[in-house]
Amino acid sequence: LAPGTQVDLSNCEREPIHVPGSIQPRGVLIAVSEPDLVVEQVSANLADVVGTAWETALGRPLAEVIGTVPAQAVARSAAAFGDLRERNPVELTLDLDGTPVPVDAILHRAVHGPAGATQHPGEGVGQAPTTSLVVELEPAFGPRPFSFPNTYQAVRSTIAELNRTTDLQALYDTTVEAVRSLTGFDRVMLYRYDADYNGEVVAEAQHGGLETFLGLHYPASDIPAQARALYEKNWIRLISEVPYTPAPIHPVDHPATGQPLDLTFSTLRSVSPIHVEYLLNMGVTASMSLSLLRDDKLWGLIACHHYSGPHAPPYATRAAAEFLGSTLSLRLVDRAAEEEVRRALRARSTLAWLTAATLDEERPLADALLGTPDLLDLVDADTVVVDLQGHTALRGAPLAPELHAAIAGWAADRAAEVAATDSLVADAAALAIPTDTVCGALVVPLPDGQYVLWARQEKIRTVDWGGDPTRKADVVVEGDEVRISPRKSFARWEETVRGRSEPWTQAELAEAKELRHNLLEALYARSRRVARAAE
Ligand code: BLA
Repeated sequence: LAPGTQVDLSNCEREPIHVPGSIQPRGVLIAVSEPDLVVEQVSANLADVVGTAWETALGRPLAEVIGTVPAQAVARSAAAFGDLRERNPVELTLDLDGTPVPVDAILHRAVHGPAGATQHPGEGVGQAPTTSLVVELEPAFGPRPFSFPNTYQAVRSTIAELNRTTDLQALYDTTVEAVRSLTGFDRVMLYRYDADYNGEVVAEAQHGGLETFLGLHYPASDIPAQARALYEKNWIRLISEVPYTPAPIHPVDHPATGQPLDLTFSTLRSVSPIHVEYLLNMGVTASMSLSLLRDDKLWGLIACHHYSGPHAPPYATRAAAEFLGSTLSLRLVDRAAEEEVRRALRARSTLAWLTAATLDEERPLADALLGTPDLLDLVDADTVVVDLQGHTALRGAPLAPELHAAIAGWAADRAAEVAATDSLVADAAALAIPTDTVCGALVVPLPDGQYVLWARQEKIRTVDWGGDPTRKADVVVEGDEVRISPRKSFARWEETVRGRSEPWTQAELAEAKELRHNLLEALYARSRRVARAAE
């Protein structure tokens, strides 16, 4: 960075992690044109797996670099109809001076174009000149765990268990246990995001000798926005050895496009050096994570750590783990939908009872709303106050009249339909309401200063963070260089959150709006009746 550049966490989001120009050296990368399979770009460590120096590979047919039979297998897979990923890994045997060497070839198409243009690489053989076939070769150590068609077998009993389970925590626990026994990582965590992309470890499986991370929170900046966007497209990444020396891709820019190769879907993509530093600070020697998605949006991650050196589960094992992750994602969506439907039905029925009660025009509205059921059955709170037709009435914990009048006045000034806050001290500071009386309010303002008001008391929460959340990162100066660096300590750090109530949910706000609508009608009907009576 140039001297004088402002360095802060926003720098993290600007790192173009999909085009690092290098790979992790556990395998080699060869980008070829189609259909002739001529080598366009290659990683500098080519000789480690293939025996040929990278310089001699450029511009030559793939068959001359990896052998005729392996190149034919690649060509067959690439020409086959359908999604290339479904054919991965292509199991090859290279001939290195007479020694047979088993490797997994992992194929995908990289789309060339403006930064960020990569969709999922084109299926079939469209032969658009805007793509390259990317062949990544990973040595297959030891016997292969299972072939891809057997992936389902490997995870079948876990899937059955996930389908039987409805309890959320049990879904999480089953998944992390299964991913750990499949992949052999020292620790496997389920990391769940909140609305602001801060995250919490909600399940953990480990070998028993590690301090637990269960319940720890981490700030959103630990996984910046462009990384989250990438993880919504590519659902798995493995960093098999930390630290490592990246193998550069030659030439760094693709000859036809002058752009670096888009590694969004690469399995060997070299990861951000800042993240490598983060892992080192955590004592992690290998890391893998799987995306959990809801409606195509990142909902969380399964994060795996190893602490005792490199760890590289074979591709087929990773694919099986990814399959488990996507099954969990689907189950979670189902379950969340079921819960939402149950809750919505309950609220519908309460609202119907309350509305029916308001139809009896002899009965004061306040009385109708605070009978059985009452407004606390519609929206859960400590207190509800109504001020309607000149009557004020309250259910639940007492609240001084001047307080509810002040809060209702604040709400009337700022919102047409409903006003809500979980922190009156923060959002209505001028009212100077002590936090030990009331902290949260949901108000439905009505004509002529009438209102319905739900109030919630303070809910003091403690949040355990993995490291001090007020020092998410450090700015380090190295000679002329200024850069951002992850925090050094991840030790448990307890934050106490005061001055807030339980927050109001979107569904509660929607129900309050609907109640308002019904009350306006009831008030109108009654005013007409009064008018008729006066005629
Ligand atoms: C990536 N950060 C990541 C990833 C995880 C985390 C899981 C995905 C890569 C992987 O699988 O290892 C964070 N890992 C965690 C968390 C836990 C964990 C929260 O195990 C909790 C238990 N990170 C910073 C700062 C920056 C940053 C200050 O702390 C930026 C300056 C960047 N993190 C960063 C980047 C990536 C990342 C750029 C993307 C790495 C890549 O895919 O290239």
